[in-house]
Amino acid sequence: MLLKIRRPWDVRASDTTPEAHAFDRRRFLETAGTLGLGGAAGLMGCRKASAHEPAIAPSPPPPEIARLYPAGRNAAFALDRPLTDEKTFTSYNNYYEFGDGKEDPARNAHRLTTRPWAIEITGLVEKPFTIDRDELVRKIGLEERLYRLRCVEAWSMAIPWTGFPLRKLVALAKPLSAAAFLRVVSFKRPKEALAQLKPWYPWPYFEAYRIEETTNDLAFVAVGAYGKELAKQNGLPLRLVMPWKYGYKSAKGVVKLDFTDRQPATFWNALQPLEYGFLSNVNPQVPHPRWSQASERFFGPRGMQFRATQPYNGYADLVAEMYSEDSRKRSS
Ligand SMILES: Nc1nc2c(c(=O)[nH]1)N[C@H]1C(S)=C(S)[C@@H](COP(=O)(O)O)O[C@H]1N2
Ligand SMILES: [Mo]
Repeated sequence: MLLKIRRPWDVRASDTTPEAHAFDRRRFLETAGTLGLGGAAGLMGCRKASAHEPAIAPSPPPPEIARLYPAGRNAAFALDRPLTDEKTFTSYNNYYEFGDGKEDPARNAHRLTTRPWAIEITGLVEKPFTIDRDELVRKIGLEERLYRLRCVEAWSMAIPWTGFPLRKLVALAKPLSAAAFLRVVSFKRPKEALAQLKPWYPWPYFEAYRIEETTNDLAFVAVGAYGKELAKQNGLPLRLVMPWKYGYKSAKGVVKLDFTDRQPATFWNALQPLEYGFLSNVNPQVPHPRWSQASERFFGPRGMQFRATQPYNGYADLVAEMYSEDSRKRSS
């Protein structure tokens, strides 16, 4: 029902210029009807399922996880704006595994089986291992942080995340000194995430960061938000939160952390290299090729407001120093 309510900021997809619309091949395939049978069947299945299935209440976490909520707030991370309301956070999403539309993830993500959930640590580490997500959460513990989230499409939210610093997970992984980058990979389960049957996306979703970015204070792993476990459409069981970068760097549904010595490819950069870079730090002065990044639509508790975009999404004091070399080379 909630999903049917039209909010003032519910602009049409054609106005929001989402990442997916950048990818002309998708439109070509859709209009030209050159899909293979498998792909076409999958898409039809997807559309049907999303049109008639109501949102399904999430299953509660096991008691040893539930008792960690609400986690204590880390007061070091304050905001200059009120929080986005939870309903907006859970109903207006980008999660292309579950569809291209903003309301698709809330409708379709309930299909994802989130327990048990194994996370593989691999590549240039002392000893590769796999750890269960709940065990990882119990081992590291939880805290709450209020962060801004800025999508490259020029909308933004303010979110109370629950999770732990990515640095703590990196410490557990024990990367070798040759590890210069961290690559994260999301799940691939086309039976649960039907949009993964679309052949024009290079599934699974993959992202990557310089190693010093992963150990920066701000780099966060979220397993919850608004004082409870994440909704599946927001990345349950585990997602990254890199708030000084455009939202697509905050990968959801992560199953693998791979430490490497060479700069890895990233999902949106592989699709549209001229539109989505590797670093993707929020920068009001560098427009996207098709729209300005100077201002953003903030989803505030009383509706949408325009705000000036801040360099590094307001986190310059914590992160800008990591890029002093890049700005000298004028390549960030
Ligand atoms: N696996 C995966 N992670 C993803 C995406 C995606 O499509 N797949 N979309 C990204 C984009 S573009 C944004 S803006 C944020 C949105 O997070 P939210 O829906 O929880 O607000 O998730 C990011 N993480
Ligand atoms: Mo985004």
